[in-house]
Amino acid sequence: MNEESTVETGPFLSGVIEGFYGRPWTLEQRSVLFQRMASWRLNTYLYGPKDDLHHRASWRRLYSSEDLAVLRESVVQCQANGIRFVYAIGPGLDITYSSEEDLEALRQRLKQLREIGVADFALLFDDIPDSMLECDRAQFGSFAAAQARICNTLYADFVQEIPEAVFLVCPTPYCSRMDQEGLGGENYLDDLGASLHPSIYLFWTGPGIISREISEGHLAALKRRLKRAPLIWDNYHANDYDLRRLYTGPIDGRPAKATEHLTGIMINPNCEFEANFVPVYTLGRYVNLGDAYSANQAFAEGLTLWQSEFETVGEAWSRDELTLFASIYYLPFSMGDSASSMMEDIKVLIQREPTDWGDAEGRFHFWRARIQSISVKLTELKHRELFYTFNRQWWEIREEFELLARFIEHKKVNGGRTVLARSPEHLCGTYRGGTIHQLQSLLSMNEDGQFFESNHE
Ligand code: GDL
Repeated sequence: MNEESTVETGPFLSGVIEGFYGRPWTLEQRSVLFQRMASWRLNTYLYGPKDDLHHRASWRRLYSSEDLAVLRESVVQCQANGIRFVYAIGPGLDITYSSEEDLEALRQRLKQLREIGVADFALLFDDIPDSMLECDRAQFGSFAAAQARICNTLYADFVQEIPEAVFLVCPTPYCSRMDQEGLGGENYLDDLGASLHPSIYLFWTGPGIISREISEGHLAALKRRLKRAPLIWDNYHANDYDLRRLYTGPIDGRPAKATEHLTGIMINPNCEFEANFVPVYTLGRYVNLGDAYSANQAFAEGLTLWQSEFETVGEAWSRDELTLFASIYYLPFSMGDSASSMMEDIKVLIQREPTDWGDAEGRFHFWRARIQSISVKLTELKHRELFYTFNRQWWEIREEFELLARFIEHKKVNGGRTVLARSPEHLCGTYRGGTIHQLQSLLSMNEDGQFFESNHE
């Protein structure tokens, strides 16, 4: 195979992956998603919820006709909106790559999906054991060769003959960190790239599973190894790994000219469907605006559109309230501007003596009032699912604010000496209590990501 790119160009894929751990979205939610995607010019949806038993744990079991009928609804809705429906299966937990029965089980499953109108497929080999069975090693020699054989066979059987149909694969190491750790075995990516049919798309999440930045240089080096430009599986807004986080910020830190460096980009966003409005909207702007994309501007536009979902039974949300709300959740490595300003003020009050507070105290009271008014308006949302999505995490924000308010007042009254304050609403056991909190408090992390023992009395 020629050392230079042998990629056969297929369509540029953009859209949403339902690929997180946890409860899959409902049919109604998907239907809303497809309409939004169509109006924001995104073209592909991938069905691959990790905890749909049929996707991974019971990948060999065929769908019942009832289950298939349910899935068909999403397929039909996708088609009605002009969106490509990609069906993904993840057999990697326990597949025997050399077993004809296992290959046949995959064929039977894909056949079922074909019968309900699916033309596009994905095989996902992420988050699986990478030790090989002896029989597989004897037949294929490497993990990459074993997976390539299954993928190429299914691609030939189900996709190759259909014009415009696509076949996507997620490799076992799907980010640089995993590659550097040698996941999948020596030369895995180079071997997979060389042996997969050149029209097969390969997923990649960037330098890490959650990548703050995916640079052009990173992609160019990868393209040489994969023998094709990657399809980004973007976990920037995924939150299944931390129940306290929700991400409402814009897509950011991806190469300006997506189509030059990628075969596509798809986001695997928050488990909570309603939190994904701005992430999906901004993805649409990113892929359609090219160079002209601005994360800040797209965030602001996204909020303008999202605001119509924030109707309440009482007073309306102001734009500033919505901006602060979304800035608090924002992105994994950064807060939005409003939340950053708020944090700066709070830090001044906690870390400095009252004589050194300047205007920060006045601003803290302003922020507190805003947090309180958002709390009321959140409760009053007519869109209850939107309320339930944020309610628990917002509760924590509110609690922390009230505790800080008490602490700051106490510090002021006590002249700023190191203070021990009490709060009647924040009590041992019910506040920051429980096994998870205790486990989390044993180790602290420094800014370099190194852990050390927390100081306990
Ligand atoms: C992953 C999983 C994904 C999960 C995400 C965030 C890939 C390819 N796989 O590693 O299912 O939602 O992390 O936790 O990203």
